Amino acid sequence: MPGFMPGIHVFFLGQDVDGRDKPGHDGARTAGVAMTYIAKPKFQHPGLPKNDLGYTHRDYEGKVSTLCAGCGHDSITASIIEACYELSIEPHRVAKISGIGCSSKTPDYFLGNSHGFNSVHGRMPSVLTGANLANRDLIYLGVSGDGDSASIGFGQFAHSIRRGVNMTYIVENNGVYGLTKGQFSATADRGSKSKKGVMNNDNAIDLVAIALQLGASFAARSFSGDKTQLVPLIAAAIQHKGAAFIDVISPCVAFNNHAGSTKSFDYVREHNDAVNRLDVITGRDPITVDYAPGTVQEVEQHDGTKLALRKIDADYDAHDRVAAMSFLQRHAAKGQIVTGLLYVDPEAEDLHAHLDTVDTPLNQLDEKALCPGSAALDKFNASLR
Ligand SMILES: Cc1ncc(C[n+]2csc(CCOP(=O)(O)OP(=O)(O)O)c2C)c(N)n1
Ligand code: SF4
Ligand SMILES: [Mg+2]
Repeated sequence: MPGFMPGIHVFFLGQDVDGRDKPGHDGARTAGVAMTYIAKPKFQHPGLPKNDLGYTHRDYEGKVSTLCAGCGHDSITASIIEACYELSIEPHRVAKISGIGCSSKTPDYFLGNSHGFNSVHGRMPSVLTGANLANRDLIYLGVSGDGDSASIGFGQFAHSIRRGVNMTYIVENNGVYGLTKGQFSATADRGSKSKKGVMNNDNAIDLVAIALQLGASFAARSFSGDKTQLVPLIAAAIQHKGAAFIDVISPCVAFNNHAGSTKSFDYVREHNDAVNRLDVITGRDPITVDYAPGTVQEVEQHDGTKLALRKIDADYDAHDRVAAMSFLQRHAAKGQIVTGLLYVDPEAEDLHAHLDTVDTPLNQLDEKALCPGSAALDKFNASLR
């Protein structure tokens, strides 16, 4: 749509530029009211800090967000940008895939130079699985919402986790369908209240508990308002080879940030029980942080990356899947939100290992490799007899 001024574009509330619904904040309800968004200037200050690749933070950003001011999802976007900057990831090696929802719009706001696929509501996991099978060389970042993953896409979520797809799967969990104006989602706690005072009587789905039960080899929970905790969790998940799942409580300021909600900023701050803190140490850097003896546990991953896990709860063991599940449930019963790296299996195998696929990405196999001739076919058939 043509802009009124260079760099300033105009679109109409009620519909996004792609024709989809706008976020459900009150101001966005009136269709036909013009508003503007500002394209980011391309200029970068020459003094901006650079990472090992010579990229600045700006190189990991995307378009200007059109979400409500104060939305938790925007803080998660900032954490993803920070994690990718710190890991010196080449943006063209990332594929970011999402479903539908305010949360699923966010890949537009980070990694503007990466591959992206905004799929259908709840279908991010199968699109990501297919892309991963076709090209194992990319870094897969799945971004979804609690409605996207715990309702319509619950089965999709389950199968991508149980198959061990090598991905970082982030759910931006606000307990409501933000985009469609604040209905309870399946992660809303029983007994919590909607903005209009209606009580939720259904039991909540705890996506971390389900991911653990389904065999996720990396499972974490965090809070959009705790960047110090979230950035290293995202960085570690990206480097983990297997299904890495992070549930990020991300308050919806338009529909779920009131008294009576268990996903509001105030509630999460008051009930956040962090079991550990993580530092990601790339192969090059030695551990230089001065920890008290016994409080740090070193976890070495496949690629040589080390995770330094600082224990806050001395009894918590992030290598014990069954204990993690029971710990989560005991604390949830007391209304506490357990955050941190809840489980990691550094020896995890991914779907490609399960299927014994070749190292070369399938989309790069040439005709000779795909059609090796009748002699090879005869040999293969003979092996099955
Ligand atoms: C097949 C289908 N059903 C329903 C919808 C309507 N719809 C759009 S987004 C959404 C829920 C979004 O909730 P969530 O995934 O939690 O994202 P949020 O907006 O809260 O970040 C629904 C029901 C749709 N787009 N497609
Ligand atoms: S999730 Fe809520 S606060 Fe965030 S953009 Fe959507 S409606 Fe607005
Ligand atoms: Mg939601």
